[in-house]
Amino acid sequence: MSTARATPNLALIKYWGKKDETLILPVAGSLSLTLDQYPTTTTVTLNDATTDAFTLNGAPAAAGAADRVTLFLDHVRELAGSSRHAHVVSTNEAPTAAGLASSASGFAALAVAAAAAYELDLDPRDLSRLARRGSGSACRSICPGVAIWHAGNDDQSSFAEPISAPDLSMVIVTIDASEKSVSSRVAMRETAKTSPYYSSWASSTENSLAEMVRACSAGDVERIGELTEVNALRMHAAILACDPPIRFLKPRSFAVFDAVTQLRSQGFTAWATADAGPNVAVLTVPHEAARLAQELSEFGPTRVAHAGRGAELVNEAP
Ligand code: 2P0
Repeated sequence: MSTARATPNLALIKYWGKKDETLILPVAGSLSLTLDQYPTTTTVTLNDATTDAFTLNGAPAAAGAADRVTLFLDHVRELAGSSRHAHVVSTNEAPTAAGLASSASGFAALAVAAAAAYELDLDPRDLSRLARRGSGSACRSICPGVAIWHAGNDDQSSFAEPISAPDLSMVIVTIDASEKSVSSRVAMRETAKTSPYYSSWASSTENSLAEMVRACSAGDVERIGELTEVNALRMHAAILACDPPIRFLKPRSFAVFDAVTQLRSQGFTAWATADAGPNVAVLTVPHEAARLAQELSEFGPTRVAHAGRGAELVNEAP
């Protein structure tokens, strides 16, 4: 029995689109901050059952989620040369599928717990590659702090690793915690298929990523923030241009973007970003985060997150 803990990450440069759906190779690289909030804790126990079982937040998981876990475990079994099935028990503190990256923390925790349970000896890079096979963004949640996901060209070269960056924090403003109507996976596919802006999105993201890496290594928080906000809005612009259109942002999400612009003009260090859902995350520096959360509380419940530790094994029975 092996238990691992992982937390979500929020992308400053987004992953949106795959060039390989099976290996989960992204169309462009991305960069994120692993958070110290909303942990997922996952225990993997090998047994002699004839199928895998997946318990999520105390109840049997829905068929779609259970199938993804089985597919992932099939890959782990292939790597380990094992045919044993497993019971996976996972608890998730973030509202599942509400755009708070629960699949990232989920598959990062599962990768670490399953690798230990099946006795695979993997270094952080291999764990990141393994987590990627469950959910693309999960490869970044293996890493502490700020991580870059190199798009790569094959299973070997597509992985995330930590990079040096200034201390950053996020204020998450929950606009709506209910399950979103279109999953990231489906919306990504639709964007690639139907949005005329998809190829510009991919090329502009690679350029922004290169500039973001320079800004991180120079400790240029202002440029990091500007690039973050622009990249998020470009992603949503590409998604909005789908046919039929997909809209993740709500009027209240835009109201938070407006408020952040206003707060910046008052001297706050703050830039807004949003994933595939209506909730808004505001990038800031640690010592301003609590005050910023207070300023933004009129829009919905807020949560301050600082840099997290990355996925880790928390216990292993003898
Ligand atoms: C990101 N998102 O970079 C972007 C921004 C959502 C918006 O990565 O199909 O759940 O499992 O690889 O990882 C969400 O995508 O998609 C995501 P799959 P995933 O964080």
